[in-house]
Formats: sequence, C-alpha cells, structure tokens
Amino acid sequence: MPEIQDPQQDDPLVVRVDARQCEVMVDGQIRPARLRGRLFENRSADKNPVAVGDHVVLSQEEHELAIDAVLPRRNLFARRVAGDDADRRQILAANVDQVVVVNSVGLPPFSSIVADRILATCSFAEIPSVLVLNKIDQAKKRKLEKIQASYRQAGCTVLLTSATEQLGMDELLSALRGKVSVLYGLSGVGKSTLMNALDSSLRLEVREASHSLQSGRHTTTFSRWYPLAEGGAVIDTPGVRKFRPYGIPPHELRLHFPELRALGTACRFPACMHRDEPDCAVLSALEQKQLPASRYRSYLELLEELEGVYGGTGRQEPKSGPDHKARR
Ligand SMILES: Nc1nc2c(ncn2[C@@H]2O[C@H](COP(=O)(O)OP(=O)(O)O)[C@@H](O)[C@H]2O)c(=O)[nH]1
Ligand SMILES: [Mg+2]
Ligand SMILES: [Zn+2]
Repeated sequence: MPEIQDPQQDDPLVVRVDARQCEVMVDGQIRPARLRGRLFENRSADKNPVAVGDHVVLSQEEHELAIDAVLPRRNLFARRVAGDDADRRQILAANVDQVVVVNSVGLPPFSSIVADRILATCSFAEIPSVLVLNKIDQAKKRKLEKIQASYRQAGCTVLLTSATEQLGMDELLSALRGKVSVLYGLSGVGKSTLMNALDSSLRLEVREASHSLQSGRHTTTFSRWYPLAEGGAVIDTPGVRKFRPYGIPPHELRLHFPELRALGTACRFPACMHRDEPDCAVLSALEQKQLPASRYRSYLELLEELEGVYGGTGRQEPKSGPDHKARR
C-alpha cells in the first residue's frame, strides 16, 4: 500500500460518485474506477469512503482502475445519513473552497430551516458559504427583502438570481470563478438550471416544471464535478429533502449562528445557550424584534435535534457566572 501523502494538483481526482461506481480524472481524462473492498474495511463513522473532490491513489487491475486509498482531505462537507438512527456521516464533497447554498424564493417556497441547517454545517466545517436566492422572477418583493435582511444580518453573502430569466448570472459567475464550489439545496430549487445558464455546454438534466414539486422525484441522483470554462469547478449534487448536520456538539451550535455569537457576548453567562437563562441578550433581541424569529426557531430546532443525538449537554448549569456555586 503506498504511503499516504498530501495531494498534489495532478493526483487523480474523483469527479463522480454514485451508489455503484465512481469516475476519476487522470491526466485530463475521465475514466471509471472501482472502489477496493479494503476501503470499506476500517469500520468508521463514514457511510461512503470516497467523495467527489477526493484525491486518490489508483492502481490498474487488468482492464479497470481501482481506488486504493484516499489522500488526506483539506476539508469535507458532510451530513448525517438520512433515514437511519445510527450516527453516521455521509461525505457530500471534499476539498472545496465554498458551499453555494441554493434556495428558491418562488416555487418551492423559501425554507429558512433548510438554509440555516446547511449554513451552520458550513461554519462548523470551516468552509465559506454563499447564499443564493434563485427564482426571483417568482418572488414577492417584500418577502424577498425580509429574507435578504435576515441573512445579511447573519453575515452571509447573499446573491439574487433567476436562472430562467438570466438575472444575477454575472454576480454568480464572479463568486464561482477560480474556486471549487458545491451547489447544495433542496430538490427543485434550480441548481442544475443555474449551471446550464452559466455554461450552456453543460446541458445538465433539469426537472420539467410539469412534474409535481411534491413528487420528491430527484433528477440528479449523483454528485458530479464540472470544470468551469472561466476557471474553477462546480459540484452539482442530488437534491435533498432533509439536511441533518453531523457532529456539531450541541453547546457549540450557538457559535455557528454568527448573529447569535455576536449577541451572545452580552449575555450574563458566557456559556449561555439562549434558551431560558436569565439576562440573555439573544432573548432580549428576539423580543425587541432585532433578531428574526425564523433564525432563532432554526437554532432551537437544531439544538434539540443535536441534543437528541449527542446528549443534552445544553441543560447543564452554566459553569461560570456569579451564582454557579449556589446552584449546585
Ligand atoms: N421561474 C423559475 N423557474 C426556475 C428557475 N430556475 C429553475 N427553475 C425551474 O425549476 C425546476 C427545477 O429545476 P432544477 O434545475 O432541475 O432544480 P435542481 O433539482 O435544484 O437541480 C425546473 O422546472 C426549472 O425550469 C428560475 O430562476 N425561475
Ligand atoms: Mg439537479
Ligand atoms: Zn443568551
């Protein structure tokens, strides 16, 4: 087995992964590759040993290539596996410069909880994120302004686009140029349409508008890497219905909502969870409508979910503060 070193530019790159097969780019050519059984041997928390964006070590086996090992990753974007109680991780992409969280502000309607779950996960993984609000051609002006304001307050870069009307494409292209980006968001928000609008040679499959958005049919069933003509690359991913963060300790969640982190410095307890503690600056801001209720609801929902998986550390008495001895 080769010694595992840091990846180089010209190491084979995984450009497509689906249930059974994998494609790698080697010397500028895309070729199928098989996953060696031993990649699955070390029973880890990971559901999938290889993800798009991974640099790998290959060997030739008769007529096919096989992946022997995955080179060290500089970062990874992951979620908790769907429909499974086990705390396992599904790696969605590796070695990326940013996650582009794509949302619809038309049909399907904007879901702040989905966006907030993905944004908190990016923060935890230390991957920069950009929020794209697509289908602005279908949006109500007031609603759109409110969403924009919430996310600017949360420190997000917010881009407004319409893939079908070709609005905001220059701004999106500037945000993508020269970087490796993952496009992530609910099924039907327009990820593939945006890619096609950016580069007409791509011709990704797009779901027909006639298909019910409730049908849950996913047009894209695999993740795939696409180089951009202008430099950089974009990873198109299958749509998701539920995004559950993996591995965020419940007491750390408050640090991954930037506006809560900022407000939290004024709470009475440094470890305030902003739930029912006295003199909580987050709760006051909420009361005075200086913090959007949707962001706070997302925080609480996620906190409870994470406590359900990792234990209820959030209910512990604050470790510091003037009266912590008296409370024991
Ligand atoms: N009105 C409108 N429809 C859009 C826009 N972008 C995508 N769509 C439509 O939304 C549907 C789903 O698009 P698709 O790219 O397959 O979504 P994906 O699942 O996120 O890849 C298709 O019918 C698109 O034509 C947009 O900006 N405005
Ligand atoms: Mg798609
Ligand atoms: Zn607080």
